[in-house]
Amino acid sequence: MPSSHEEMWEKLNLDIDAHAGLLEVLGKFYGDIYMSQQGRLRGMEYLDFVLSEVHGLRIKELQDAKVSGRKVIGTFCVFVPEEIVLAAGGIQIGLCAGAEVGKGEAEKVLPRNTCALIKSFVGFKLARLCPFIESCDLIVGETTCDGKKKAYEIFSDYSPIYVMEIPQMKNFSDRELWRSEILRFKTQVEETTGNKITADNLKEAIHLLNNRRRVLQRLNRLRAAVPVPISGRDALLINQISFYDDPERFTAKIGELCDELEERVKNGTGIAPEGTTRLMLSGCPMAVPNWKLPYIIESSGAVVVGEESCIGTRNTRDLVDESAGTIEGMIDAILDRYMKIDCACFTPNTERQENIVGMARDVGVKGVIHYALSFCQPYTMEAYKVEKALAKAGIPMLAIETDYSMEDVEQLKTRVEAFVEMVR
Ligand code: BJ8
Repeated sequence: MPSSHEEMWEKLNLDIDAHAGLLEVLGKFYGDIYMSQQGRLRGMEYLDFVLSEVHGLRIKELQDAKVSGRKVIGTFCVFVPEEIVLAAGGIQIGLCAGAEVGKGEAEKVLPRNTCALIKSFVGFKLARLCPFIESCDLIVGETTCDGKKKAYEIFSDYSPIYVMEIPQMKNFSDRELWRSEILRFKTQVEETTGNKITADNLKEAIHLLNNRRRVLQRLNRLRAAVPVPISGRDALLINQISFYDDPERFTAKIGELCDELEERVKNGTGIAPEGTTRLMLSGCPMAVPNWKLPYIIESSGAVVVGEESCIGTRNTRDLVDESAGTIEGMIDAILDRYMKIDCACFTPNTERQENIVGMARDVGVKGVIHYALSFCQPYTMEAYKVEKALAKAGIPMLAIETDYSMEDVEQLKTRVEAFVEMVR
């Protein structure tokens, strides 16, 4: 990344040396995992460019937008309704992080047995490594798992944080709670941005974000073809970048990439030979640059054809109904859509088991790899029920628990290879 961005990073109070170290590691990792692939789509050049400038030009865009009066709102969960932020003229950015670099700092304030995702965003803040966090006018947390909830209390010592209460069940009273939380968030966003949410701007925001979901649904349909036309790694990267990029530009670019994919499917061109073992990932979100497991799987004779995850289908499967004409009707439609999210923080969560089995059948996989971050209770515990539901459907599952370190790569590779061999 050009050093001309250095001045901007200094203004954002980043630790310049540590940040340079992070970018170096990221570049090397990306080269090994992404640029080494053969037969990638031309459209992936856009994604390569966005990633190479994720702390550069994209941050510059955010700074310019801020100068023109727009506000940046950072989030850690797909439950935060982006429609509200966009309608008020704000820019929403995902702050979840997938790197270990700030772990040392994070462990000074968090117990060691905290999941890597939480340690990563806390570490990024404490070690002054993330220009996205430092660009935010409002940071939004949420009461999902206990780890996040309590980590936000500590995070708030370093940066103010607004916390949304997310229901844990899906009964009438939970819906009412969620409605009141969406309305409270709407008031907060109007205050932060200084803009009023109207029926017109909310309708537009709903449509724009539905379009982003539609293009990702199209990608998901196309990647399920035989032979598989795009690697799981590339598809994951597209989903990851959807949390950082401008939604309109991203939708247009991924639309072009899907046109190219469609051609490939028509011509029967695959990224891997036809008999390659097809697998699906399910579980915790994989934030940039957490590409470890997909890389291991795809270097073990298999290809990933779907991610049942928040950086995957959980974030794109459901649309907001666009038929309402009043603000109240649109809030209801947003409420309905977000209540369909089947995060493991809910109880009971049979919907997720049904969705996983349905997806595994739709995309035609030989097996599912359940991925949970170490110390993530919701997902590690839910693996038991997921495995049972899949077994009933005759689909084998491998449960993996890991973190962001590279120490277990060889051990994971052995387990994944054995699983691929078994399902083949
Ligand atoms: S809706 S999955 S984005 S909460 S891995 S921090 S659960 S201990 S990320 Fe998530 Fe929203 Fe749910 Fe999706 Fe806790 Fe587990 Fe860590 Fe996790």
